[in-house]
Amino acid sequence: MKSKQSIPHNSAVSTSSTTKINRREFLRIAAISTGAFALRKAMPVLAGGKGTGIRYPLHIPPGASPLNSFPLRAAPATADLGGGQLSNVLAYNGYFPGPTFRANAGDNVSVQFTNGLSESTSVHWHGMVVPTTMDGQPQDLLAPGANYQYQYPIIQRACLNWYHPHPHMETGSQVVRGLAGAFIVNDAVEAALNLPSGSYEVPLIIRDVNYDNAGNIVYNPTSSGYLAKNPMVNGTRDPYLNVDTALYRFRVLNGASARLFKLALSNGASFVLIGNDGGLLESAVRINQIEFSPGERLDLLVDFRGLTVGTNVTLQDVNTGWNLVEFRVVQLVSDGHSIPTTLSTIARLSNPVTTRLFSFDGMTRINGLQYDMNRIDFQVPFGQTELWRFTTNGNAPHPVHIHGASFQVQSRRGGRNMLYPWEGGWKDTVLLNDRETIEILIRFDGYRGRYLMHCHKLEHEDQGMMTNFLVI
Ligand SMILES: [Cu+2]
Repeated sequence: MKSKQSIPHNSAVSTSSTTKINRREFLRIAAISTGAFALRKAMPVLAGGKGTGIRYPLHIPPGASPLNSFPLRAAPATADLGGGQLSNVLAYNGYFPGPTFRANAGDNVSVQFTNGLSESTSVHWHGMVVPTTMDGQPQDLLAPGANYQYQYPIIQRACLNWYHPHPHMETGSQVVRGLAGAFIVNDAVEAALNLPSGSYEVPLIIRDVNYDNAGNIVYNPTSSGYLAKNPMVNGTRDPYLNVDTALYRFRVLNGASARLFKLALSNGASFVLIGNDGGLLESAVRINQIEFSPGERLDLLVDFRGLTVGTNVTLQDVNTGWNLVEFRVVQLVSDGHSIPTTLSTIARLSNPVTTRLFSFDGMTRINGLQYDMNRIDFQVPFGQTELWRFTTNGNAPHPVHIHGASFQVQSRRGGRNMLYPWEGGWKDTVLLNDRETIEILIRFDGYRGRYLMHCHKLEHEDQGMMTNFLVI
């Protein structure tokens, strides 16, 4: 909950995201100030931005195997976002979000991509360690009508990754209009845990969205970012999901352009956090609230066993009061899953050879420089552990994302001044907030070549808060 000092005088929008306040909270506090104290205890119950109370079935993107030249096409499409009204979107294979890819560690990904858009695009495999030419970088765009075969072996552990375009200055526009999909990697370590699967393993791509009067998605960012008025999960406005009295595994992606979400369950139950960007943590952690930034992922178990049929539990965003998904307990089943405590082994990076400093400046620069795709800003020896230190002089949040390797977060000083359980293990995106200094350890032992580091607030990225480096 934001403090009262941060409330602007005349509107729900102020000059920076750290002092932004949503309309409902503004109205709530305005009501308190006029003496309507009864409202103070009211919990947010509106379905979403419009508050109609009507909910629609959560869309589950179809699964697909990204092997054997799987055909993937980005093109304009129409999508039913809920209630039967069609909206103009950009979609992969007509789906918004795109198909959920699933493959095993060791598989050879082979995707035959076609650009059916009227603008250039690429496919970036966020979180996958792939050769430069397969990374979908801004230098490697495909013109309208062009094809490209993305091919690479999966050389990493089980995790939830995702795919989206990466054209310089157009990433926000293409992602917000619909181009994003989940990519789940499985392996034997994960399989041995016997985690919930099938209809009990559900991807949740959480984001925000603005609509025009016709109900079409509008990308209308400000320089500080696209902070939209309505929540959306898996391309569904105000969704519900019918659930059994069972243990569920939710594979959660913050697919927003700029918004942080702070997740909680309406019944006060805890999540069991088992993984993040780079796969399983070492041990499960019970936790009631989790705040994560664009590009970050969470692997969460939620236990609906013991609840009565007819109960509703909502996944909420504490920051806005939005009810993101309503889980409706509709069927009594017997579920004998146990919740694992020990999950995986993570080898710790240590003894960094080199320390590098990166300042995320304003909304457009890293170490004072705006992105230039023809400039290489530094070189990193292959296979060498390094300490990278991130600072910022403001305009956060800056979710710092690195291509080409996962990393381990070591410390956060200033600002929130701590690390959170979801920042353990392997990460590829870490939230740098105002006044914070974050240190990570990283080692590039996948491929040599050109990779990127950038802010994953897509408007900062598009304005040039991005840097090229070379693994040599
Ligand atoms: Cu940023």
